[in-house]
Amino acid sequence: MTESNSSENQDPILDVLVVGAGFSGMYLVQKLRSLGVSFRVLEQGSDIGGTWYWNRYPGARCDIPTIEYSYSFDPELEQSWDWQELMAAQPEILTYANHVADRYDLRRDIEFNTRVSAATFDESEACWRVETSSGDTCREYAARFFIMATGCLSVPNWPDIDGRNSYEGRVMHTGLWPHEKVDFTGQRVGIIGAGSSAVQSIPVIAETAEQLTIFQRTPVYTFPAGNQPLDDEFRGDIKSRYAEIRAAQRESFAGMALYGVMGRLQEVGTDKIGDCDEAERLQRLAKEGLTSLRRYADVGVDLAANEMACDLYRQYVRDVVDDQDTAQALMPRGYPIGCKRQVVDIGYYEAFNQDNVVLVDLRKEQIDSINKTGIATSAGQYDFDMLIYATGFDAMTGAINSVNIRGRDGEALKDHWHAGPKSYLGLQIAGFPNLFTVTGPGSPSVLSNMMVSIEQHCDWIASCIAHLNANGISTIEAEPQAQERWVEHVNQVASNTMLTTPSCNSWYLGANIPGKSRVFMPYVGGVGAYRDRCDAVARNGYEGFVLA
Ligand code: NA7
Repeated sequence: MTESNSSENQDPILDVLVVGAGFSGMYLVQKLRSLGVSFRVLEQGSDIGGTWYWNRYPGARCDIPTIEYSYSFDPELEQSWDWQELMAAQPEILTYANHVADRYDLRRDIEFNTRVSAATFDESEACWRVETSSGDTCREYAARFFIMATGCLSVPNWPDIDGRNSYEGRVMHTGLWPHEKVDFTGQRVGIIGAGSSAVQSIPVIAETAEQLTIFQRTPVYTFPAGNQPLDDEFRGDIKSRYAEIRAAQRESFAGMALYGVMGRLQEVGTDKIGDCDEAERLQRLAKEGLTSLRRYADVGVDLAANEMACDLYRQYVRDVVDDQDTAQALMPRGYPIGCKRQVVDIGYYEAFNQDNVVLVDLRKEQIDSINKTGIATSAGQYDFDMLIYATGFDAMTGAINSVNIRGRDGEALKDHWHAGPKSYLGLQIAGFPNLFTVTGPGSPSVLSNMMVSIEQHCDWIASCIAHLNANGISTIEAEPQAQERWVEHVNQVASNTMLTTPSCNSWYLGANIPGKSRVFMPYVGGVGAYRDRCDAVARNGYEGFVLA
């Protein structure tokens, strides 16, 4: 331990303070213990798990194979866990997180039910002064290094709809779901939103609700999840080659190695949709299903080809959904496939063939207000017993900006980011010494397998702290010019991709939050190339950072 006292009656200055006990904060406990530094992790929830602690809505599950979405830091941990499903559901992932927390006794370094409200860099002591509250108790911590491990999708978006607080039935948000089981039997349920959370939960809620009414503003492109139960033979095969899988993940573009596993997530092929005649396209759609659309080489790069795929997609919706007015309402139009994070589903369109499921097309009627009993639209009143907001998150910057962070000269991070987030490598921000962000804006983060990116960032940050300590360096800070160059590079790589097409209103661009600057936030350069870049920066004496 290397704690030092700032004054007689103040708490010691810790080496490191971490905010968040999701998969990033949990792994940081392991890393920081191995460095032998003093640290605490502060978590506003009552237990570990982050995303999987909060997002307990029915149907919540991983959208990539969970074997890949797991820690790689300990081969014995890999052997100790048996995934039951290819794309595990939230309860299994949370059980895995608990298994990890128990196995390494992580909780003893975490303070739960503790919210961080402000953090100010104290230039005279070169430390961060961090204000927290836990119930009625407020406490200040001081730490040399301050790490925001707060996740990319952790601040729920509550849309500002007139009368929102007047509703008298039960209100839930998918991103803040209650811990106890919610029974929908005999209930009339309303749900606002048609993104990933809605798409996952609608088929499950529809199984028991008396009536489920979906308020959809923008229809999604969603692809079959291809989830399957796993057997011992499959698990045995994976367990025998974890090292090879992890190495491939780290070098890959998206942090994933198992393309084609059990027939899902096939890599993009070489055939072009533009080279196929209509009969061929339809034949392939009939044979391979919707997944065929993602395999054409030109769909992801050429808007005209993409529009051909969109036409086929709409054809598919027309075929699956019985009621043709509902089918029309569910057809996405006016933006390309692949400009938003890919949604995957289990039985989404089929759910609309049930008598108890009603779709309200907000392109035809608008929500006027929420009132005591439900929602009033321009076409009429809809009443429910429960109202669910599946309205997403203030992504990537929401959690960081929810803390009043002030760096050198008292500059507020919110002001530094007023025109969109700026960061060097998504790890550090100029003017905010010794502050690190795990999977911050400007890093592959949400465009990658988050577990791979989380481990990479935590490893890099821990090595950086070890280097500074070993060399008696007290602060590290991104150079403004290096930051500018990186931001420019991030923008340049994202330009001319589907992700930044003007017609796309994704949360990657902050377009889901009224008033948020439209800036593409994650880094599209690929996990492998990005890792190489970060490693080279460290090897070259932390190029682009000022060490003092
Ligand atoms: P998303 O993908 O941001 O979806 C939110 C949905 O809520 C989307 O359909 C929005 O419509 C809708 N929304 C938001 N505000 C309103 C208002 N005011 N009225 C009507 N509809 C509204 O969030 P999710 O939680 O589904 O998924 C987030 C990520 O979590 C996902 O990508 C996975 O990685 C896991 P809009 O499209 O803005 O018209």
